[in-house]
Amino acid sequence: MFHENYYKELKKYEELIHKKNHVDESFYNGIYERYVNPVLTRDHVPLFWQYDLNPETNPYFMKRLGINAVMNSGAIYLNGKYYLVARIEGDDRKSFFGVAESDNGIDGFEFFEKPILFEDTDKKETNVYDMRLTKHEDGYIYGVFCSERKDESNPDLSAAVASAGIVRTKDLVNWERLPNLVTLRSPQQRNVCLHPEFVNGKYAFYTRPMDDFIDTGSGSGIGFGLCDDITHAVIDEEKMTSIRKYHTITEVKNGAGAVPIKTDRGWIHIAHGVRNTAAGLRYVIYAFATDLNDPSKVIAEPSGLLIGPRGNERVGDVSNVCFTNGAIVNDKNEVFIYYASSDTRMHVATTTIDKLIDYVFNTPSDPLRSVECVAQRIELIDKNLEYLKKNKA
Ligand code: M1P
Repeated sequence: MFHENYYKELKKYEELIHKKNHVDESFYNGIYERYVNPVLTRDHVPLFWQYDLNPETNPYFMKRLGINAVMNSGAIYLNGKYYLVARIEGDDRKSFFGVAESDNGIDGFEFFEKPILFEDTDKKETNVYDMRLTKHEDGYIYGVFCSERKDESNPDLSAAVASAGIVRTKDLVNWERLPNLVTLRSPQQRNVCLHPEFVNGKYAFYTRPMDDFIDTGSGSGIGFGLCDDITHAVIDEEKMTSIRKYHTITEVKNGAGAVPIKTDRGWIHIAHGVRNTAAGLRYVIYAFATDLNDPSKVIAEPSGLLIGPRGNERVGDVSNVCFTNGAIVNDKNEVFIYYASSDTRMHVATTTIDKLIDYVFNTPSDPLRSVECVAQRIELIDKNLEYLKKNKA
């Protein structure tokens, strides 16, 4: 029985990791393609990470350490391969990181032999998740992630404190843990992302100042701060970049996503925005651009969402969520946006740098009021009717 079940499960796993992915032809928006299959799920996690494979100690071939979800992944393109550093959540609710590699970025992702084990520098740290991977001009690959602990000053058992943990590597195998980022003016941080270039000779971080673990409170959006020394990173002032706005997709909160993509028109950011609904929070992905010389200055902000949860993506552990913390630009200027749906599994959307630039700089921005939004749409309709009339004649 043990062997029968083992080989059955192994066959399912092998078939899954070799399954080809395809563009989902039922979806079109001209901006990016969606794919029919997720790129990573909990079923992509090797059996030997979950089962005791010895029939003597596990006669029923039971899962001993199950995996609940594989989601929010940092992404990087190295030596012609596509890597995701996935947030893997065990059945015990604790998250950790695992590196998965693919030859083409859309299928065939396979985890390295073992998950990443960082040096245990802080016994109070309880959970780690959502790593952004930055290939920095200083020569290192940095991983910036959320480091979470119990808020010991608050008797509520759920009260927690989030800050930004920092690691670095050159090969995705050996990781050096650095002290967490300190933001002098913000009590909590999540969704922190390191900019790939020095700004005024300093390391530059996108931050997300928060007064509380869940609520951003007075934090008005995505922040930007500089620090001298990444090995003891301290940020004093955080300038605001993309700010939250009433009755938009960012009303409740927003946060940096993928490391900004450098283009000749500006830095393109792919972030997340959160609004409230009667059914709970809804997370979507949006994009904006900042100035090449001042990456904190927003220069284009297309209206609305870029990627929202659709179909099966809408359901999961935390339903109605699309979340990104990684994108890849390959050597053909093709762009792979990796996003998780409903805190459960990972997907990819593909586009190109040219299309992203067109989208970010030519999509009208949100006029913020219904009457102006409908006027904006009527302007488009009128232009189209005129065009169609002329081209019919
Ligand atoms: O559950 C949705 C997301 O919630 C958090 O994002 P934010 O800090 O913007 O609320 C993150 O914990 C993220 O991991 C999660 O996907």
